[in-house]
Amino acid sequence: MNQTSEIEVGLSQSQFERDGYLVLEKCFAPQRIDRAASAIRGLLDERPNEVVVDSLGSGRRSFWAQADKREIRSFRFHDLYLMGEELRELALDPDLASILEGALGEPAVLCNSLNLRKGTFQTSHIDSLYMTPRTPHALVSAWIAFEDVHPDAGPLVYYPGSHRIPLYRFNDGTHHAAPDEEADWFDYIDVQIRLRGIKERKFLAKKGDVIIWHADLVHGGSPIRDVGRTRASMICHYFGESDCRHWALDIVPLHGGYWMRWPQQPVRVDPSAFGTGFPFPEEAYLMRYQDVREAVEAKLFPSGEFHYWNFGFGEGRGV
Ligand SMILES: O=C(O)CCC(=O)C(=O)O
Ligand SMILES: [Fe+2]
Repeated sequence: MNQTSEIEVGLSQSQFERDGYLVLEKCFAPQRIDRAASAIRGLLDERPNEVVVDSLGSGRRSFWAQADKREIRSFRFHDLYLMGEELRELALDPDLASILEGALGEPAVLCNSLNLRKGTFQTSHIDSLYMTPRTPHALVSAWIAFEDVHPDAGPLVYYPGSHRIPLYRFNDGTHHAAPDEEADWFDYIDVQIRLRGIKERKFLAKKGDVIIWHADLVHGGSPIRDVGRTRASMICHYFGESDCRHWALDIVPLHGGYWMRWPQQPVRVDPSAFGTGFPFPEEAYLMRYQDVREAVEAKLFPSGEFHYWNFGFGEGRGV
């Protein structure tokens, strides 16, 4: 990316406020995307016991090493940014970080990433339903095209201006989706979009293009007309710095933004799966659960592994 001037950042800021999204054409050179894709292949080969994936078909979460039908199914790869510097560098590229800062009004904290090989067919939603910022609107997302998107590959769809629709309040008084009230949210947003005459738009990206969207912009994955087609992408979500400071999160500075250091999503591995080739991740388990660490240090349990076998898994914990 070229050096972004203050004028460009200012202009993109007002476009973002008006439309709720911003397309950054040729944000990354194809070679840069290739380097990131090769870093991902390296992680999958070298650390399959640590890479967390969701199968898009079954919804099942597992480590990459244990994923079923890896050749034919589609997966969502979680938070590879935690393992790969190349991916952090991409997500917080200096120019991108300054545009994200303009959109948020404060430095951006990369807190989650997803890598996809194919379309998601995901129903339209707003990200703040699931990743609800403490300060309303203090969340922004960047979708990075890892290849040209074919119209039959289930392109990303979005609804310009939909971020201005007042946020729906769930029964608990928050804007965070309650699972049994999600259908009410869909009804609400459907009516609001129709009332405002908002038309969906598809993002037919070229490799290296980026779209950033507002916490409350309605978007999703359109139907995949040709299941053989890939639609490789990386999606990054960023909270504003002040919410992260409030929550006392561990954030690491990088190029004017930050990335959040955390032990990634827990996976509920059946204890019997551990053995040679898949050792129990003792240190990671103790890092994740401070109460278990304290109990092991107090010699109440011989190890974290013992705890997981006898209690942790049954209590709903993961590794
Ligand atoms: O890439 C897609 O189809 C949608 C992804 C998405 O909505 C998200 O990660 O927030
Ligand atoms: Fe989303």
